[in-house]
Amino acid sequence: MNFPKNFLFGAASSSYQIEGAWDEDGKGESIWDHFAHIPGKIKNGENGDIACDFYHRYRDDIQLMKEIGLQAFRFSINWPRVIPDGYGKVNIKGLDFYNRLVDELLAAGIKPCVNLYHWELPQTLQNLGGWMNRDCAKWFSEFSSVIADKLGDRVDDWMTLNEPMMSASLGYVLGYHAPGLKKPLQFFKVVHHLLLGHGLSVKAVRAEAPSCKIGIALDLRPVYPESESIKDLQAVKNADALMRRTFLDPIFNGTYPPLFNKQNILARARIKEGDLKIISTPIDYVGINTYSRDKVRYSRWAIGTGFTGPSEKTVDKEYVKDGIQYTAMNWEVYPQCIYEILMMLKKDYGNPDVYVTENGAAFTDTVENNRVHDIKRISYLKDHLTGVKQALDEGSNCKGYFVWSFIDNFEWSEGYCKRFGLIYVDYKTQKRIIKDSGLWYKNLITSNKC
Ligand code: GCO
Repeated sequence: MNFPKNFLFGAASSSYQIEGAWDEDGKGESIWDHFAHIPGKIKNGENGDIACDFYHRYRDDIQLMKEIGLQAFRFSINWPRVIPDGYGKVNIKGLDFYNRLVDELLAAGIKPCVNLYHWELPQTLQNLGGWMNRDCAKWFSEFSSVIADKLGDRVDDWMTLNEPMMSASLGYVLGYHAPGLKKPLQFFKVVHHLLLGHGLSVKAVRAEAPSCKIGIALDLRPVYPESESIKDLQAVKNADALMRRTFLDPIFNGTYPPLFNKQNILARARIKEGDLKIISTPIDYVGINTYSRDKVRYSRWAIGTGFTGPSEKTVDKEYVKDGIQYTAMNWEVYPQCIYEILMMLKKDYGNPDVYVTENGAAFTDTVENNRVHDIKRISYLKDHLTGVKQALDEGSNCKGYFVWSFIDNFEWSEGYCKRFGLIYVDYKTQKRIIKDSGLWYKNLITSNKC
């Protein structure tokens, strides 16, 4: 089962989850530095102060990426590492790190794919309201200009935001993620300002790198009802609107889903004339971060939808229930999830170019004789790539696939106990071990089939 000749196989990461050096070389504090230092927020009191020490070890890690044959590496820019106060003065040492990183990747024959925002908002901007403050969109576009001006001559592939839904829901409603707020009435304003920032960033990057390809990475999952009851079926429609069309509709069509107009939620978002035109600035591709599916049932709360799918209810390790495998994140293994999202994009949004910007699984990894035999992860990746190939056979414009993640890393509120990497990290020694899944991925890339 061959993939198209120029199909891109890569792996992904994000700055806070791998870099460490949280306060080094002039870097400013991010909301994640701030949040993870608050006792009780992160499992086992862990944080990203050191993480995988990628800031110092990036050259060796790039050699490991080369060893497993990665064709592309998706990484994010730590905003306060480059602009410590969020706007204004640039920290040359911080900018230079990303400059060296890009050059090192290119020298290794690996395409650098820059993600401008993977939740690393400068704390100084959070102190001014963060994404509840409309000015954040402007500050983000100014940050985007600085990065594109420096890297745009060598970086062709860009994305603006990672998972604005997660930023807004986990960060401003549920409080599991930085900045740890519980302000549900602010949700839509935060979503709108993030999307406005996306649109302004697309313009800013294109101004510095006119021939680049730029998109956005959205967390999109199929949504299923807990039961066939009328109320649960309506809950699916609401979840679909909330989780997917709240982002896809404004970006592709310049409108928000009708559901929110009805419930005058939009009124609270303070949408201004021209905003949706900016948000729907044409993009070159959409990134999908797809791991599983959601299951929902009717709820009298929120917009009438209660999520019972990939839950925030954490588990210690993977398990099987009713014959279904669940990962260590308590996510159902549902290999058709990518296929179904690719087909939805083909049917509902004009079959745009798509990259699977994240897909992978956390399973318990053990080291035996300096090897990690992660056969569950290999099965997971193989089965999900089979779904990608099926979608390609049915006309999807999927152009590439990025494993989450190239290396074990800081899994947000879960800390380091959840491992997604193709490469194992012993956090006590920072020793790396290429897992069997990394060797499997190398063979897949070499043979271009699975
Ligand atoms: C996300 C982020 C990643 C996660 C990964 C595993 O989707 O939350 O993009 O940073 O680490 O998805 O949960």
